[in-house]
Amino acid sequence: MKLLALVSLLCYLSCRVSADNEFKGLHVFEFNNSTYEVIDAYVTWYEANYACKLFGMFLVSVETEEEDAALRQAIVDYVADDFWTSGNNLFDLGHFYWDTTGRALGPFTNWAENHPDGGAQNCISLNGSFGHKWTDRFCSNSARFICEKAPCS
Ligand SMILES: [Ca+2]
Repeated sequence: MKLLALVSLLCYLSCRVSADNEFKGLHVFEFNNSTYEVIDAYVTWYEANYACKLFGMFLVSVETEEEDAALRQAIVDYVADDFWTSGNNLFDLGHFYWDTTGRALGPFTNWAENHPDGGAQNCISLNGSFGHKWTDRFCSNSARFICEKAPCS
C-alpha cells in the first residue's frame, strides 16, 4: 500500500514536471564537488523532497559555513522567497537533522534570530525575510527549493 502511494505521488509529480514545466531550474551551480539546482516552484516540503529525488538529486543539506554562503549567494535575488532544505525534525521532535545525510545539524548552523521558534514547524527553509538564514516552518507551507547532488550521494 505504501509503495502504491509512493508510486502515485511520483507519477503525480512527474506529470506536473512535464505538464506545465512547473519545476524548471532557476539556477544551476557547483560548489565543492556538489551540484545544486534552484527550482522555480512553490511546493510543500514533502513535494520538494520527492521532486529532488525525481531529478536524481536530494533536497539540499547545509553542512558548512562556506556551503551556506554559496547557497545564499545563489538565491540573493529572491529576497521575497523561502527555499526548502532537507532539514527537519519530523521524526525526532526537538532535534533537527538533515534528511539527506541522517546527521544532526551542526556544528555549523545559521538560524535566523529567534529561530527555531518551535511549535509544529518541523521543516527548515532559507528564509528570504531573514537574508536566507534558517527558519523552522510548517512543512505543509509552500516554498521554492534547492536540490543537491553530492559526489557520493
Ligand atoms: Ca550539502
